[in-house]
Amino acid sequence: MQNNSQVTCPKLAIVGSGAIGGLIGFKCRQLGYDYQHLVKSQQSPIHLTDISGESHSLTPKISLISKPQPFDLLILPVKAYQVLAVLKQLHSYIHPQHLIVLLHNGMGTIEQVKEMLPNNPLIAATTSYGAFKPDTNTLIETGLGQTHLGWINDVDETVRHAIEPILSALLPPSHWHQDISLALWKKLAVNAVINPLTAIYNIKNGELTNAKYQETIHKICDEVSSVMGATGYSVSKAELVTNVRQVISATANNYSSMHQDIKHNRPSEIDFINGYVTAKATTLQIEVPYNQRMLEQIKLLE
Ligand code: KPL
Repeated sequence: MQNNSQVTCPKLAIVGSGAIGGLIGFKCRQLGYDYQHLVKSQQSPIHLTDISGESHSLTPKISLISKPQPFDLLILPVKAYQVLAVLKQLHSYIHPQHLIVLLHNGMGTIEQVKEMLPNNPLIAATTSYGAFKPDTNTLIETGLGQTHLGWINDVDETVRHAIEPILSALLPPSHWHQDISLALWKKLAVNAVINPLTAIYNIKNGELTNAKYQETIHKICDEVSSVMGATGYSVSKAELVTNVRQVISATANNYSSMHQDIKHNRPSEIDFINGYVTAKATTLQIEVPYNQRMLEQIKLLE
């Protein structure tokens, strides 16, 4: 961010045009923001159905990721395992004043990005926004889930005041956290339960209310709560289970992202979800057999 005009009216670059990236682009267009999607190849128009059921035909503004137009704020709504590769590809176009927004399930990328881009202002975010892309040209807004955001490093007040309303308008309803790690851990617990179980048993999220899954849900939450406690985030197993149950009922009709990844033979985010819990637990010498089992079973399916 070099001067005030860039702060008040930043140029946004959104990596890819997946479900969440596509929705962010749509919101940018509605709000009149200057944006581009960074994509690998040319794209045809998208048919979008918004939350009220209204249809829109969109021709997203795109640039090839190999040749992006100038930007101030780079949003990465990509899988956790794609973050580093994308940043490497864009490295020569990223300057220290550029803002980077990480937006994905799981944990572990913040450390990697800070190492690669130590001077860039960084925001970590996680969303339960409901979006579904059944094919490359169709995008459906299925729910307005909460988005949690927080700054990873200290930035100037003027930058914060300019950027926070923009991101809040793109991903409503949103909540800004003083310490985003707690929100990321809570979402990690949700994903550590719902994602592997729905993928392993080939079920919708809502089927996890069945009695036969309850013991595993409790054990996974208990292990995550222990690891969180040892890293300074004290949240009870009961609170994590309540939270998981709320998300199961709010997304009962959805297939989780890991269910979809396994079904379509794509890599999953397991290394950044149960794999992250397991790796942290090893360092802290805590036993997490249920998370370990989820990790192993998904690895077998991948
Ligand atoms: O984040 C999700 C995902 O599928 O990755 C949940 C919240 C579990 C919704 O399906």
